[in-house]
Amino acid sequence: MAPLVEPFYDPATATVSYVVHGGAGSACAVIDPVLDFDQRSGRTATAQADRILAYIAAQRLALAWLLETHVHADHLTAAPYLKARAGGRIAIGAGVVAVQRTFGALFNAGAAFRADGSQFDHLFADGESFAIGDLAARALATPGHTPDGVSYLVGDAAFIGDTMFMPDGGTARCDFPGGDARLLYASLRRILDLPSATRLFVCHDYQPGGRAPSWQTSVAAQRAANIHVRDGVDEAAFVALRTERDRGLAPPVLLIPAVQVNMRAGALPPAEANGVSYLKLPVDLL
Ligand SMILES: N[C@@H](CCC(=O)N[C@@H](CS)C(=O)NCC(=O)O)C(=O)O
Ligand SMILES: [Fe+2]
Repeated sequence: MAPLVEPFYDPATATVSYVVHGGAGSACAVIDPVLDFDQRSGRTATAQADRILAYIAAQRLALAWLLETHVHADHLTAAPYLKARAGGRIAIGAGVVAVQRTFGALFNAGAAFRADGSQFDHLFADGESFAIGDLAARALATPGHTPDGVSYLVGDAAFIGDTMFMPDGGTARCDFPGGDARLLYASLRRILDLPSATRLFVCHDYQPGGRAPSWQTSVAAQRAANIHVRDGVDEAAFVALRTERDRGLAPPVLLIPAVQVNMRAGALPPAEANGVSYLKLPVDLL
C-alpha cells in the first residue's frame, strides 16, 4: 500500500508538514501542521495552515487525524485551527505526559494545567494500530529528541518526526529537557529496521550546504549514508557525536512560545481578565 503524501515546507522554521491520504475523496491525516508566529509582535497567522486547508478542499478529503510527532520546540502547531475548520482528532504519543510534567513545572503553569494528556483527543501507545479511512496506520514510539517522540507508519510511508533528518542532515538534537541520546539511538535503529524501501518523511530540513529543501528519503538511503547513524555507527559513537554537537547548539528561536502552546495541544494559555492570552518568558532558567 503506497498512500499519497503531499508535503508543505515552511521556510520560516524549516518544518515539513504532510497530508497523507488514499486519493481524492478519501480520508486524510495531517502531520505536524505549522501555525505562523511572529516573535516580535506576538502575532499568529495561518498562511501555512491555509495552504493545507486549500489542498484538503481541492482533493475533497475528510480530515480524520491531526498527528503530532512530538511537542515541537521550534514552531507552534496549527492543529486546533485545522480541527476547527475541517474536523479530525488531535493526537500525539503517550509520552507527552512526561513532557507536560517537565514543561508545566518549568513554566509554572499551575494546577489548572493538567499533565495527563487530556488536552489531546488521543494518546498513542507504542505499536498502536489505527485507521485513516481505508488506510491502515501504526504508531511507533521513537523517543530521544523528546520523551514523547512518535513516528507514524502508513503503508510504505513513515513520518519520522525529529529522529533523523535527510542523510546529509544527520539526526535530531537530544539536549532539550527529557532528551536522551541513548534513547534516540534505539529509536533510530527501530526505524532503520523497517523494510529497506520504506519511504521516510522527515519533519525538518535545514538545507545543509545551502542545497534546496528536501524531505523524502528511505531506510536504505539512511542506512547507507546518514552522517550520524549509517550502518556501522554503534551506540557509543553516536552518543559521543550527538553530545558533542548538542554542546554547540543555541535554543530554537521559538522554543519558549512553542512549548507553552504545544504542550496544551495547540491551545493558547487561558486568557487573562482583559481577554488576552499571554506567554511567559522565564528569566535565567533555561
Ligand atoms: N535554527 C533552528 C534550530 C531548530 C532546532 O534546534 N531544531 C531541532 C529540532 S526541533 C534539531 O534537532 N536541530 C538539529 C540541528 O540543528 O542540528 C531554529 O531556531 O528554529
Ligand atoms: Fe523537534
